[in-house]
Amino acid sequence: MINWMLQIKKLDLIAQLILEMSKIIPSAAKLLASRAVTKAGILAPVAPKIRYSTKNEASIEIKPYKLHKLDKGPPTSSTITHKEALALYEKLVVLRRLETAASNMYKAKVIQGFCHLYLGEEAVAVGICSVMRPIDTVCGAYRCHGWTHLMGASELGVLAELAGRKSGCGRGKGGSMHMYTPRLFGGNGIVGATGPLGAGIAFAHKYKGTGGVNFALYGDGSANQGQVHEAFNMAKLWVLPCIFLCENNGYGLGTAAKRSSASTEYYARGDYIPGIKADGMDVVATREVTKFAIDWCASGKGPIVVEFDTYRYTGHSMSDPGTSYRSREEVAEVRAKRDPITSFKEKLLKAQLATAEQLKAIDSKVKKSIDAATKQAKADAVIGPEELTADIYYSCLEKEIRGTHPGAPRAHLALSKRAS
Ligand SMILES: Cc1ncc(C[n+]2csc(CCOP(=O)(O)OP(=O)(O)O)c2C)c(N)n1
Ligand SMILES: [Mg+2]
Repeated sequence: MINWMLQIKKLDLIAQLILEMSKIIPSAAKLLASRAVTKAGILAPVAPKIRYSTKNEASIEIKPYKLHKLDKGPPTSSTITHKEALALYEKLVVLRRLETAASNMYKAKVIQGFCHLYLGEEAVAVGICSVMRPIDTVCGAYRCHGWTHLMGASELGVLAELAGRKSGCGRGKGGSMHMYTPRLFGGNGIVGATGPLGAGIAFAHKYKGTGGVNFALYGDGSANQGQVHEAFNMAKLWVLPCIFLCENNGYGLGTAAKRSSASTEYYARGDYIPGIKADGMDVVATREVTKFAIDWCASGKGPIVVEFDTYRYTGHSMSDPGTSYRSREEVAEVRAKRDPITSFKEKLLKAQLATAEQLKAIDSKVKKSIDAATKQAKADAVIGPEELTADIYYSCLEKEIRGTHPGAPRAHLALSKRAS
């Protein structure tokens, strides 16, 4: 009993001591106490705090890669800072919303003609663009809306371009598949042609000594073309800094990869060119593989083939429901288990790199921004007929352009800024 009373006395003394300390150095006392000290000097338990703060950086695991002619691949874990994590998340959400807006504008007949969406494949473009250097370039395939935004065009620039309006990044004259920015060489509708075009841009990097590398994008459905393999050969012979990037989304039009390709090991199809296959639904993986591939090419080792295993949620284009050659269950399963946004979100929360509140705030910021761009694109005007013959050539050798009416040529105008 006496012993017990002595213990209480001791506790009282400690409480008294903490109370006194808190008057002088409140934070130190709080740290010591982990329990609040009431005025009466009694230690009161504190309810556990809700975590709003996050870790400044954390390591995230990546699924193993498949390697071809490489002794060592990219690291299988990546350290990401809180700031980088939020930036990656935001870009993924922007691309998702941008394409959803495009889909809605197409259904409302504001966008006409071809329209191929990138929904589901966002982690490929976002991961790559997050680590590209300002000297690197991209020769894109035709699912290029998100790429165009990441490579410099505004959200309005992309949506207005799709709608054929004057605020479009090509003044509305290109539309889907034909978008460009200074380091993005399209949007290309001729599938597989990005092999030789891309190798050509890589040749320019080498010839001019820019130190840059070029990404040549193609799909699983384009990988069997002769021109892709001719480009592989030239790139290897000439040791070109070319990253041949196969976006394997499982289908080319309505044909599954395994039905179109005798070998679906696209990362090994460069034969004498080293290759890597990685999970293209994981933005951390696409980012790490890209760093590795840039280092490879920029250090003079020649080309590399990278295959990202990804998936497209929508049909081939807006006119394809995408349900006759694959089941709804298959799409639903990928959405549930592999979605690039929800899977990244889960990783961020688990690693305490972001809080649910922070991610929610990004979601609503992006929604507002894309809604505003959509509204603006819809209200935007189209260019006047005089612009039809503007900016056709970088440097036009003749003053006039042959028109659709015989004997009525149109003047060639140079409206866009020229690089010096
Ligand atoms: C040279 C050429 N041949 C055929 C076509 C028609 N075509 C358009 S898309 C496509 C399939 C491309 O599939 P893939 O490369 O896997 O790209 P994805 O649609 O999956 O992004 C084909 C054959 C074309 N545009 N260009
Ligand atoms: Mg494909």
